[in-house]
Amino acid sequence: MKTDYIYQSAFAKDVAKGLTAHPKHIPSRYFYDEYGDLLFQQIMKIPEYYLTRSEFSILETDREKILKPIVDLGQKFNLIELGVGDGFKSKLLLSYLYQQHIPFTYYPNDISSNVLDLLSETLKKEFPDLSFRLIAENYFEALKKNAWRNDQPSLMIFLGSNVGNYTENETKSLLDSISASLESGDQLLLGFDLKKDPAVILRAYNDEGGVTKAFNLNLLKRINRELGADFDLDAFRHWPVYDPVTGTCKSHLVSLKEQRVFVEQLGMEVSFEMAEPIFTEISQKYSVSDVSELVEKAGFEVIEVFMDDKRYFADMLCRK
Ligand code: AVI
Repeated sequence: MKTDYIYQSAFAKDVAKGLTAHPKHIPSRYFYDEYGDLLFQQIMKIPEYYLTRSEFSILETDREKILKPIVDLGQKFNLIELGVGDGFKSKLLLSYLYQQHIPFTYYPNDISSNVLDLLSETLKKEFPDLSFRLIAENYFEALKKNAWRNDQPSLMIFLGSNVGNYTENETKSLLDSISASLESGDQLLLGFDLKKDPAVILRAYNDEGGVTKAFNLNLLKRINRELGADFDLDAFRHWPVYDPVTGTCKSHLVSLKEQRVFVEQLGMEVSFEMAEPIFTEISQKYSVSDVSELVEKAGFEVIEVFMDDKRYFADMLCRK
């Protein structure tokens, strides 16, 4: 076949690379188009997806203790948030600081400018005098540009187990980049999902209502729409697995038959064998000691670890 097509976008390049690899894979960051953002909002509310509720209860119960070390510095500070999403949980911290008239500037970051525009509207309504600056970049770019750099101390927050969506090496390099973007004495609040009953974890990624299935299949829908492919969504099974030894939960889309898919904009035909998987997401689960080791290697010391009543989720406060 003539290969005179042009790769128009990072998405097109990553899809071409992932669908020609063995095993096939598509990066999970492509879940989050407008429909994917909406589905993720729904996931955070479904009964099986305990992560958001668990972290909400930690922040609700312990926000004063979490913020004490930065507030005690007695200076105006930067509150930087990586991957803010709808800011539902972070608003617990914001409202505490706002109500106490503690001076700070908020720097919410997200890769989706759609999400940041919506957040900006709600921040203006809920906290009219809040000083904030939106950072629409992926984490690595945001950390490199370091737009919040000034002579004030910083508390960086990275909530929601977003850190779990990276492989071990990526996580190490992300924590190194976070550390490099901060000054000595700055703080980091890192939210991560804990290892627990495998059945509880698996249910969170395979809810009865099928919202997570739709979220996973949205990758194929997006390839169909944006790259002119002809994926038959009914010919793929949503298949999450959890390995209690490594704490790794992985999601896949498994082909239910031998089939060929044409991706027009890539000028590419992709063959699937019967039962061939596309690996779509990693959601790593940790023990507290796993994460202590990771942050210490990146140059942080652990100040305190906060957990919910069921000990499902943890927020670790660290100092560089
Ligand atoms: C965004 N991230 C932390 C979610 C997770 O739990 O890994 C994404 C998600 N995937 C399926 N359900 C939720």
